[in-house]
Amino acid sequence: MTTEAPLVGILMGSQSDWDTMKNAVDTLNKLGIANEANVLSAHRNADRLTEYVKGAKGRGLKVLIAGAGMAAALPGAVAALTPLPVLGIPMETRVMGGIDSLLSMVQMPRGIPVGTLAIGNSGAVNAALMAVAILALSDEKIAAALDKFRAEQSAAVTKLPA
Ligand code: RP5
Repeated sequence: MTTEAPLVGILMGSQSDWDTMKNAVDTLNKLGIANEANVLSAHRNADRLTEYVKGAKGRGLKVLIAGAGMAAALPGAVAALTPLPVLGIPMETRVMGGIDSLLSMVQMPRGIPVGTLAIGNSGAVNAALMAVAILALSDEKIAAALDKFRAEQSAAVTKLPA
């Protein structure tokens, strides 16, 4: 993590989401994007969550990423409280494999959008890359870092199976 002011705020509904959400943090760090991560539940910490989200834009955060499982209300609750873009990551769950989280998160009623990514680790990585793409629209250095990441990823794909 850099010492610059964070541009991306990462939220998760529970400590149990961290193994997945860490993928978003790692991806942002790899691309040199200052970020901060917090555990804040829509259900268990409603007041603290409201305070955090309402202050996010004023503190210079540009994108919020929220991961949650089961009822997965967190990204929608966050999106209701801020004009910042909110990306949602449905957690894989024991009972329904994350389909519960996905359907809950993706079915936002019109007017308050959440950009919902794939269930689990892939969604966490892609949420970070989507956040970087949003930041890249107004920052040439970030755009160059994203171009480099994608070029390296392309070059790493082997032509023949080993
Ligand atoms: C959600 O409930 C969290 O995002 C987590 O994925 C799920 C279970 O939470 P714990 O009971 O593990 O704290 O709010």
